[in-house]
Amino acid sequence: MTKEIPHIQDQSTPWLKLLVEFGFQNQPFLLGSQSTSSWLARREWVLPDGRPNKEYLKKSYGNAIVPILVNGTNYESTTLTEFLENMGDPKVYLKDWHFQNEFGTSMYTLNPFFSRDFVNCEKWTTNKEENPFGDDYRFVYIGAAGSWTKFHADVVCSYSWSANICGRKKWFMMSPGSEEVFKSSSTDSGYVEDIREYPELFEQANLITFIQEPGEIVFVPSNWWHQVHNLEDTISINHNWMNSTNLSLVRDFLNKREEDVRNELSDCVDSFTKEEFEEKVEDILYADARLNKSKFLKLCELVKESRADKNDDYVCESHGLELWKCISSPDCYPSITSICSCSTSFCEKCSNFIKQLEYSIVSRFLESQLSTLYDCATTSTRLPNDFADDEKDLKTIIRYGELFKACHSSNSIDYIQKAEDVTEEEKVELKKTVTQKLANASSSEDEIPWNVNIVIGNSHVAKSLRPIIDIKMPTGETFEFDIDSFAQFRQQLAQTVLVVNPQE
Ligand SMILES: O=C(O)CCC(=O)C(=O)O
Ligand SMILES: [Fe+2]
Ligand SMILES: [Zn+2]
Ligand SMILES: [Zn+2]
Repeated sequence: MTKEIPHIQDQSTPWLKLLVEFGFQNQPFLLGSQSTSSWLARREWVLPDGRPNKEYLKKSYGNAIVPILVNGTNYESTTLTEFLENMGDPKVYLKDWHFQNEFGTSMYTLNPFFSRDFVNCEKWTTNKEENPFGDDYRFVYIGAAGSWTKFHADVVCSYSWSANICGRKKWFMMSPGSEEVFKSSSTDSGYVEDIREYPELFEQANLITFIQEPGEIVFVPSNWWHQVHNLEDTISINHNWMNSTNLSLVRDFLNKREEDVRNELSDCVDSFTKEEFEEKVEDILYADARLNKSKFLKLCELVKESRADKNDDYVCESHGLELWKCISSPDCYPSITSICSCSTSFCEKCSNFIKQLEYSIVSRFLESQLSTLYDCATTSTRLPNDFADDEKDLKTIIRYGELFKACHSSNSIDYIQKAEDVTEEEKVELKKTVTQKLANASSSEDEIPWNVNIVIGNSHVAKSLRPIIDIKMPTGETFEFDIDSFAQFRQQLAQTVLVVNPQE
């Protein structure tokens, strides 16, 4: 027995109810066809008998270059006219066509739940330079009866929604973790491509199956694996998206992928400087996951900036302004759904609430990033490379700390020789300092208390970072400097070393 998906037939269902019941809880639903009945696409792209209106499509968009997936493996390109005239082979599937980039979004409108979308519904969406994703994630799919999409989870842990303009789709779907039942060592994804070959595993995977009828919209939550079959000639519109409610899942996903990338690169870590290595990790993460840590933070900054105008704050009775806590607190759900009952548009109340929620959530990510910087600095471990160039002095200081620690643990100054991003002059200076300190340390076996503390002034404004350097010396003295005066810092460091370790 397979399970069913919740059907939302009532078009007056408040969008805040969808947010709380499905967004907050990462659960799928199917929205009734009334939700798309006013879409131009449903009228213009479809013949009265429900088949695709190929003549209209050719006339309106025929010369567009479209991507087609052949045999489920190779992407090729062709014109829409060419594709439609040969349509019929289930092995040729028009997928991931960035229709909206070329022709806009006038053929459909979005339920407020789907329009809280940091990827596709923001002012940076169409600005390739500014957009942390580099592109939008809005697509049109056209597939003949029998075409299908292999078992997969969507890119970067995003949500997707998929609306049938015409035709019907059969869906197989399962909650996160259940895909493990379908692991396979013989595919690139690490999972089987066609779960229909393993019906004996359906029950164990708690499989959900359902038919999506013309006009219906499926909400696919983050990390829910799925497989999709076109039962008739089908056209669908689909977005991959993120918002405040799945951002923490995206962040967890990036952390995990980052770990994988680091492990994969661990063999060649010595061929790079620390900073080069960090850059490599970010580049590979971006190529592989289509997002990386610095782009994720950039997204948070963009959202924060654009939500900063909210006027009346929503204040939760239990959590005050820490709205992110409401997401995992079912006790807060009734007070959220009682804000308003808007279903197809925003009133001032729900619009203020959602902006406030988004602001709270992205601010938390930005703050947790600052605490990462703090940890890195105080422990002299990895420095994230997502700080602007004007923080270069800070990087240099931490690099000095790291070098010193590395030299200390190996009891040798080799690391300074290897450090490519330290100038010759600095190397000489550093070597002198470190040699002295090492000589002292090896005789006493005492740990050298090199300790760089970065005190972050106002954690709300990353740009206003004014770190203070705090150096505790073995004598118990503490030296404190403003990071701006780095030259002064080095001079004082040298003096301090001389005080501790006088030369004859
Ligand atoms: O319709 C399809 O073939 C695939 C749709 C899909 O995977 C999605 O919407 O996430
Ligand atoms: Fe998908
Ligand atoms: Zn709350
Ligand atoms: Zn409202």
